[in-house]
Formats: sequence, C-alpha cells, structure tokens
Amino acid sequence: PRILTMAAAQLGPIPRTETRAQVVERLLVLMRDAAARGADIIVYPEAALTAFFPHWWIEDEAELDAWFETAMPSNETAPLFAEARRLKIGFHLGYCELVHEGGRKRRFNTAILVDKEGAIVGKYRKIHLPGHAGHEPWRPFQNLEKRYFEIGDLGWRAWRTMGGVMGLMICNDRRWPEAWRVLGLQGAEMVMLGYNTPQHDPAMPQTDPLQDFHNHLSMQAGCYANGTWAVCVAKAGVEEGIMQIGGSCIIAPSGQIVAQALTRGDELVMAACDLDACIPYKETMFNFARHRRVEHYGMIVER
Ligand code: CDT
Repeated sequence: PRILTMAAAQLGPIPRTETRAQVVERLLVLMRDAAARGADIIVYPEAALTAFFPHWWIEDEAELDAWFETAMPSNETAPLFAEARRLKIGFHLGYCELVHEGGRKRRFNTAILVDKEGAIVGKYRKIHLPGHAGHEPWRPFQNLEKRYFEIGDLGWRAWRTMGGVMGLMICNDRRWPEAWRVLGLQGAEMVMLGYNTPQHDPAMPQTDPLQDFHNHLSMQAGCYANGTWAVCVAKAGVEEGIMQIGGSCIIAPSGQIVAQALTRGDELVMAACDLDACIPYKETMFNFARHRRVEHYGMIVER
C-alpha cells in the first residue's frame, strides 16, 4: 500500500471584518491538529482567506482589490508556510490572486499545492466560473465570479509530489466531468478541491434541497470514473447572512465517501488513503488506453 493521510480542513463562515491574520490563526489551529493526527497533507477550501466576496456587488476598485492576495506567501500567510515546514505537512490553499501580467491587472480564483518543505509545487486558476457579470438586484445575493475573475489560464495539471499524482480543481469545476477527465488522463490519484456553495440558488431554487446531493453526486462520480481519491472541502455555515453547505469529505476511487464532516463549522475530516486503491480502476473498468473510444467523443470539444 501507498498510504497518504489526508485532512480536509472545513472552515465555518469568515465574517467580512475578520482579518487575514485572524483567518490564518484558524488555519494554523487546524494544521497543528491535523499534523498531530498524522496528516501528510491538509486541504483548505476555495478562497480560504476571506469571506466569499463575489456574493456582493463592489464598484470601488480599491475595495475589490483588497479581497485579493498580491503575493504568496505574503506577510500574513508566511506563518502557514513556516508551520507546514516545521510540522512536515503539505497543504492546499485556495485564495483570490491579483497579479500584474502582460502590462495589465489580472484577477484569478486560485489554488496552490505546497509540499512538506513549504515549496509551492502546483498552482491552478479556476476555469469554470459560475454566476454572472452584471449587477442583478432581484437576487438576494450576487454570484459575481464572472465579473471579478478571469478564466484560469493554466489548465488542469497533475503533479508528481509527496508520493502520488496530485490534481487540483476549484468548486464549480467539480460539477463538470471534463475537469475530472483531464486530470484522470494525467493519472491523477488524489484530487484536491475547495468550494463555497450557497444552500440557496436564486436562479434555480428547486435545487435548494438537492445541494448536498448534487455536491456529492458530482464528486463521487468524478472519483469513480477516473479511479482517483478526492479531498473535497467546504467553507460552510452562515457567512454574512448566506447559508453555505458543508459536507466536506474524502472520497475513494470506488466513489464511496470514507469520511465526512458532521458540522458546518471549522472541522477536520481525516482518512488514510491508499493510493494503490486507484490501480484496479485505472487498469480494468477505466483502463483508458483499452476502452476509451475517442473517435466518438469529438462533439465534446467541437461544440
Ligand atoms: N464557488 C462556486 O463555484 N460556487 C458555485 C455556486 C453555484 S452557482 C449557483 C458552485 O458550483 O458550487
């Protein structure tokens, strides 16, 4: 067996007034607990350093920019890297990234993978941005990812690190089989993803009672059809008046959930994951080289 002990670090709500330093303190509490319980990697959610500001219409550019990180590590996040190095634990962190590239300001919804020496070994910028770009006042809250972020330009990559093949995606990506498949085609054995998912979808309220079901349905199917583990982590609970689902979990290549959060607050969910459990799925049912029929899949990319 190739055991990797994974920790999903679910976060409860982050009030808009909470500082980065205060959030990092919460992340450190979870990291120390995870390390004491033998975790190899701790996975924090999407946009883990702040409240999920795409829920609000923000006109002032300076006010918008303040929600983004311009350096990673930064003064505020450096303690995470230092503690990971000291504890010999890897981590995944979702954050909102502001960079100056090609002579212009660019904003992305980003996740990084950091190894046990505190080095950034993987970076992903969210590709499937949900929501809308304009102000829609009929909604009880906005979903302005299409306004505040550019479509990620790094693709879905898999990295050989910490004893396995690791892939990243972010939130809405998990609902798209294509994202899982692109990672599966690179041999991913461990997918890490974070999410901020409101219980109420103003555009589709009939799915409100199904939010947890659709969450797990997508991720369990993605794991099974690609023979991979996944660690899936929520920012949960009532954040600035908006209830977000929890259900953070660790999913096996069989598609079974092996551990799941019980609360909608800060909570660690842990499991010892045998990466060799991916092998039967990758070599038999989902042996891509033997069984995929790409000559019949063209429409997927042509339309
Ligand atoms: N953060 C993120 O991508 N959230 C979306 C919200 C649903 S869009 C109504 C999600 O797919 O969970």
